[in-house]
Amino acid sequence: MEIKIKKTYKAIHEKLCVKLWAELARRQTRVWLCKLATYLKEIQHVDILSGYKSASVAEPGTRRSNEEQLWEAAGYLPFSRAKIGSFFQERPVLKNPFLEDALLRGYLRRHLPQEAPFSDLCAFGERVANEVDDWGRECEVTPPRLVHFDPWGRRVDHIVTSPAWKRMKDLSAQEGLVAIGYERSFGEWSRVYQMSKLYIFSPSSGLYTCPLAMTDGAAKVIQSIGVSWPVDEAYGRLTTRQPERFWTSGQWMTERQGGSDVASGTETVAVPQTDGSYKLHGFKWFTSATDADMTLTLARAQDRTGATTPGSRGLSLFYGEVSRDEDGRLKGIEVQRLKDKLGTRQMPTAELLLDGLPLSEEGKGVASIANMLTITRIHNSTSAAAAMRRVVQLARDYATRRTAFGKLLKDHPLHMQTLARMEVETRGAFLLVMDVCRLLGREENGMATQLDAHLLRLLTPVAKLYTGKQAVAVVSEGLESFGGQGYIEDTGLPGLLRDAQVLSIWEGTTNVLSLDVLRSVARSSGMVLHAYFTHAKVRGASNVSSLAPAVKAVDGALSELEDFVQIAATRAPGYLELAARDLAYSLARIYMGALLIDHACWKGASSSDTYAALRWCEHDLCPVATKQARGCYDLSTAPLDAALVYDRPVQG
Ligand code: UCC
Repeated sequence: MEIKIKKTYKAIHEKLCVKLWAELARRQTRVWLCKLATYLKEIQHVDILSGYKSASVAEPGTRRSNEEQLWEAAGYLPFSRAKIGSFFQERPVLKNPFLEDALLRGYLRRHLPQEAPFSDLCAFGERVANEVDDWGRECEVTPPRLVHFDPWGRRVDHIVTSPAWKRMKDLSAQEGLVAIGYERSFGEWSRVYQMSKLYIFSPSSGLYTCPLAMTDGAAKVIQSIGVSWPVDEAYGRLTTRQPERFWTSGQWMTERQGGSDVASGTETVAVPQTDGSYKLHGFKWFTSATDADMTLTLARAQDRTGATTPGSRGLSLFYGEVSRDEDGRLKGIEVQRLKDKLGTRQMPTAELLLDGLPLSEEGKGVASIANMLTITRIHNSTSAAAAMRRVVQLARDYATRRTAFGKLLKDHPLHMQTLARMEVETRGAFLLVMDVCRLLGREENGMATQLDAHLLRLLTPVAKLYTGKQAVAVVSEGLESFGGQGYIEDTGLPGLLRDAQVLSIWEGTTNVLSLDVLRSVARSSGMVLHAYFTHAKVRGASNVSSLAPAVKAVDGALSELEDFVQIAATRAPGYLELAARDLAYSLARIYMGALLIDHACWKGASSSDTYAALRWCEHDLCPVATKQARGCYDLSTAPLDAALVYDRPVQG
């Protein structure tokens, strides 16, 4: 009897030891493995591990310690063979970005009348994850280069792009990434559908979304001016689904004096020719997607005496085709150099000199190209929301793979809180961007009311400026969630941050767009704000008790904003200028709050939709009122700000 108990006890003990050994080895807890090995040696149980993994034979001339022999007996001697150990951190996996995005799918299910786009978006998401994302990386690691001269010394200015960049062009045509917006198969929802596709594509696109934004913008300008000679052929090519016909367009506005103050910064002159065309003489300083097939650009037309009109009134819009002669030389364009940029390295940005044909009425250049600005700013906002979504998707996947302090990251509440905050920002951005797309779709399909049109004008710069800033913050936070790996180039993660940084610069900086918000208020005699207050009111949620704190916050912020507007209207213009950025932020945050609440009230909404709305509304939704109460916009603050910046006494 006693012998039997002893045998059973020994068997259990051995089994436990083997299990413990295996577990410690899996976790690489070297100290405890050593302790266990010593213990087993002491009780002369080393043999129990021999069946677990056979010991390898020592190579001639090598001497190993007893401890090493024990480790090796179990097959777990780290660094014994490859010198790099057996542990590798798992990489985050990009899964189908459409299927992974509950909010996108919910939003489309809620609004889109037909099911058709779902299968297209799902198939495209699959393609993005399994094929296109690698092309995007290829674009990043094989940036464009400029070949100035052919081997015989002739100037050719050839921009050599990667094969992946060219594949992106074909893909864009096939998938209808511009065409969908013009086919309008989904009526007022066509833009939502198109931008959903771009939203899935953008972070994997190797920045091909930039030429697509300008291509879309150019098509829009042509459509608004009239699809006729000389741009009818171009319009067909910009909006085709046939890769062999598809053209991309540039939008080359920025000159050496800068890209914000276009009215006084444009030096390019347009010299009339006898055939009705113009030769453009100027120096475009930032020409994104310089490998485009055509461009829209601004210049000052010379009159018969050779004089030009200064300021905005002197600017006209010109159309130029980018073509080459039989020897491959660029016609009428010289590429000075490619820019050496912080990010967006996948895309050629150049300095160049060019020729063109007039498109707009003389002096109507800025107003004509404004249509393009609307479209490119919406694309910019879409890319910003997409960058946030992508980093959240990767970070949450990684949290299911990476262990720290004994458990997966996903089981650390503080880590989850951080990701949840990123998710809330992403949701707010997504809903704002989609609402702007919805308004654009309504306008283009003749369904927009006057209020819709005003709201679109106001929200376009608001969405662009706010999401651009959010993207940098969220993507930066996202990189941190990968620890040191987020800082390692060939993980592909740092590129996300570099590319996000341009989103607040392109298409107007945060301050320039904040001033554009003021301009839209002034030009519409306040109608854009009337439209805003009408639309931003939270309606359906008053009887949803779980959302009550959020509804209260939005209602409160809206009345604070109304008070601010009334007070600001009585102040000198400088007051509003100082408040411009905070005003734009307030417009964004309140509207996003209203959209989140609205979405959470939808019958298909989830508890996460409610939670996101509640969390969003904990923001200071109306910072312009908060700061106004603190006297931040009093004109006396301007010299104090300057004195602080330059750290000098206030000038009397
Ligand atoms: O960013 C650049 C690189 C391209 C990369 C593209 C990537 C796209 C995203 C990709 C996603 C991955 S190049 C461009 C950077 N620069 C800008 O974006 C320009 C920033 N500056 C402005 O926005 C300014 O506010 C200007 C140039 C638009 C304003 O100039 P002015 O001369 O002061 O303008 P005015 O006098 O106020 O307005 C002239 C006309 C008026 O119309 P009319 O004459 O009919 O009364 C305005 O109502 O233009 C009209 N207008 C607008 N209309 C001005 N702004 C707008 C607007 N935003 N919407 C509608």
